[in-house]
Amino acid sequence: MKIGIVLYPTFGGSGVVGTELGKALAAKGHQIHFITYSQPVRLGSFRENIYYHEVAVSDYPLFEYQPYETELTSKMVDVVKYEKLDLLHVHYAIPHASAAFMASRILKSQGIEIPFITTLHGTDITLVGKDPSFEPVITFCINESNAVTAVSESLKQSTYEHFDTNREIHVIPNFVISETQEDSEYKQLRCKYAAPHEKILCHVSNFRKVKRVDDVVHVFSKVRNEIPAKLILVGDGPERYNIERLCREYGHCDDIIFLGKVRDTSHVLEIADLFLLPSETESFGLAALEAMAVGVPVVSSNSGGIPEVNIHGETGYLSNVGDVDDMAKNALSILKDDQILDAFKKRAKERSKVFSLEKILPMYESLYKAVLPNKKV
Ligand code: GMT
Repeated sequence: MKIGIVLYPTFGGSGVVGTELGKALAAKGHQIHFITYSQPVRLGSFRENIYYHEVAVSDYPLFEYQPYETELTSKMVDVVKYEKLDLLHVHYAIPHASAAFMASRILKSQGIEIPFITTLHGTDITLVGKDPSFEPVITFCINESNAVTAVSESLKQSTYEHFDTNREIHVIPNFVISETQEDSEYKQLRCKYAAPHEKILCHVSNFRKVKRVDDVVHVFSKVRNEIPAKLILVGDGPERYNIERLCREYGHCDDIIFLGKVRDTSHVLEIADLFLLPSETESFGLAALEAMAVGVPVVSSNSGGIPEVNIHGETGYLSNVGDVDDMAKNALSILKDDQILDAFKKRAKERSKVFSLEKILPMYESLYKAVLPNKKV
C-alpha cells in the first residue's frame, strides 16, 4: 500500500509513534510518505520505502499567523495525486484531521477517492481539542474520518465524553520497539552519573505544565533524604526554568542532572532504576512504556491511560495526581531493597511486551484493510 502519514515531527509521543509506525510499515514493504514541516526526529537515515515531503511554511508579511493548515492541505493533495497514495493516516487531530478532510474533498472534486484515518493521541482531546475554539472542528473531523483510533481505552472514553460523537473508535495502544542488549555500551555510562551505591531516578518529558515536573523534583527530594540517589531529567520545554530554580531552592543541584533533549531516550533509560511520571493527565504515557521496555519500573500518577500501562504493585505504583508523599513512599519501597527492585524491573520489562511492535502493527494493518477492502495489504 502507499500510505501518507501526517504528524508532528518533534519529540512528542504522537510524532514518535507515527514515525516508528511508518518505519515499521516500510520495513514490511509498504510505501510510506511522511508529510510534515520538518524531518521527524525519529526518522533516522536513508531507508527503503520511505519518502519525506516537507510542507513549506509561507512567511508573507500580511500573515501574522502562518496558514500552515492550508499549506499542509495543498501538500497532501499534491502527494496523494502524484504519488498515487491509497490512504492518509493522520496523527493528532489538530489540525491534521481537518486538513485531511479538506484534502479529501478537494481530491474528490477531481475524481480521486482518498480515505483518511485519524489517530487521537491525547491533548488533541483532553486539553486543547475540547476547548470551544477547536471543539466543533474536531467533532466534525472525528465524525468524517473513515476510521478513528485512540491510543487507550481512557482516551476513547474521554472522546465520547467531550465530543458529540457515537462513531466507532478503535483502541490501538502505543507500542515500543525493544532492542536493548544486556551488554549495551550505554550501561557503562552509569558510573559517569552516579556512584555504584546511588540509585538513579529518571524523568523524560516536554516540560509542559501538564507533566508536573515540579512533582518529580519534590518526590526526588523526599527519596534523596532517605537514600543516596541521583535524578536525570531528559527533555526541555516551558517549565524548565522553574524546575531549575526549584532544584536550586532544594540545594540539590549536584544530584539533579538536566540532559536537555535527547533523540534516543532508551539509552538514558538503560542506566535508570526508576522512572517518574506524575502527569496531571496522560492519555497513555509512552515515556513510561519506553522505560518499562528497558526494565525500569514506574512510579506515576493514576491519571488517564497510565493505569492501562503501569500496573500498580507489579510494574511500579500509581498515586493520585499531586500526592508526592505517596509517590515518594512508593519509590522508596522499590528502591530500598535490591531484590524488590530486581523483581519490579523484570515485571516491567515483561509487561512492556504486551505493547510490542509485533502485537500492535497488525492492528493498524487490519484497520487499513477494513478502510480499503479492495486493496491487498
Ligand atoms: O505528552 C505530550 O504533551 C505530547 C503528546 C503528543 O501528542 O505527542 O503526547 C500524547 O501522545 C502520546 C503518544 O500517543 C501519549 O503517550 C501521551 O500520553 C499523550 N500526552 C498526553 O495525553 C498529555
